Amino acid sequence: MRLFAILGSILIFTISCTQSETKKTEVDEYPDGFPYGNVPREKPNTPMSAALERVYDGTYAGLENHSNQLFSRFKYTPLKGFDYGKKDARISRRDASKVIKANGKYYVWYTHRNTPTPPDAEAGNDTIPSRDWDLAEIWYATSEDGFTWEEQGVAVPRLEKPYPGWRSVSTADILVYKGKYYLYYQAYTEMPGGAGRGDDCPVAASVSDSPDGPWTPSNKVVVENGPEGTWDQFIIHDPYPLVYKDKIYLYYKGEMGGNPRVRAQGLAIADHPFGPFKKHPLNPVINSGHETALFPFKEGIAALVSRHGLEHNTIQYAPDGVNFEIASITSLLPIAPGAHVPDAFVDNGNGRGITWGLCHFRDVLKVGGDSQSYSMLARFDCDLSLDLNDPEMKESDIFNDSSINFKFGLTTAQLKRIKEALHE
Ligand code: AAL
Repeated sequence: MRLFAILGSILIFTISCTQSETKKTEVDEYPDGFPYGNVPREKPNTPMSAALERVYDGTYAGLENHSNQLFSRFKYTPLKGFDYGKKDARISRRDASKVIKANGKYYVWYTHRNTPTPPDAEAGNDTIPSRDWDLAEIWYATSEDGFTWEEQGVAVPRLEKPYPGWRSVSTADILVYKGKYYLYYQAYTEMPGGAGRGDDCPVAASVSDSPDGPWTPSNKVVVENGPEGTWDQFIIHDPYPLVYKDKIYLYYKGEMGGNPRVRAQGLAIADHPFGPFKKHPLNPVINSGHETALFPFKEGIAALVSRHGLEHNTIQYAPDGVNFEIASITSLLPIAPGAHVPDAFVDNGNGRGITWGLCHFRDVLKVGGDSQSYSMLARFDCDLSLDLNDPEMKESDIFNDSSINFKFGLTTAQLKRIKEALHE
């Protein structure tokens, strides 16, 4: 009898708490309207629009940019030590790797093209590059401060036929694993864009005991193109290895075809640097972007998603390294960022984020009636770090000089369309 009485009183107490909880949630905390001043940190009980719901229930990593550890603007600085003085489209440097620190200095690897002519999509042949990254090699440079670099020359040359990479090797990234250094790169066995195909290639790799080489090639494809009819059947670009959950997580860009092309990011996982790499069953894991740029952040992985796609110009986060959500929306993201990721290979579940790296800009030289394109490396800085608090980097309102905006003017056809519409 006594037991029933005790159980009955517990039941009554529980019901009354629930009712008081319900009662609490029924009261509108802001009957006069959403409050002035600091945005409430906890989701208040008050009627909300979809936009306000997203502030609390969305995937943003903060309630506003200054408190969002995964929001940053980006600032750019020209580099010293490359021969940029002599603007020459026959020489190009682009697609920087992650920056690592070794032997007391910074190292970066990048695509280096030095060809007798600038790229020409129509005239490409054994000596004329069809693209800025065609007939290229992987070079490297070192720096004491990340601003002034010393170009060291070739790390991975084009391979001998028939090995993958004999046409061109480009867009390298670095993995430091169990005391060895691994470079992954796009390994072309045909001219990019040749024979009516696209920028098709797989990924190969080379290994060294030192960041200064010599590098021994795998002489085989390490990350295969997907099976016929699958999203990454033609293109495996921008290989980007991290060490995560005791494995090698290699993110890469694929293209789902379509017109315009839909670019997306995939993930391939391996226990050993030369594979076998197993593609993640949920690929593609990011639905937008162009070059891959990711970094360990807290227990997960964050990504800079630039240039293309529905979710371009976002910084995304996946607590499991696979299921990415938008953490913030930003602008003027670095092109082909190779961030300095101090803990890229540490795999301690406590990723600290990034504050700088290298990227590239594509410049076009007007030579006679020609437009000749080449790329140059630059430095970017940001605050996507748990160990930095730089409010200036949390500003989203970037004022451009009017000349920059006027540079992106209407085309002749657009102006014609607008003027014709006046007389409709
Ligand atoms: C880059 C990267 C890959 C592409 C080309 C060179 O930005 O996406 O490397 O193949 O463009």
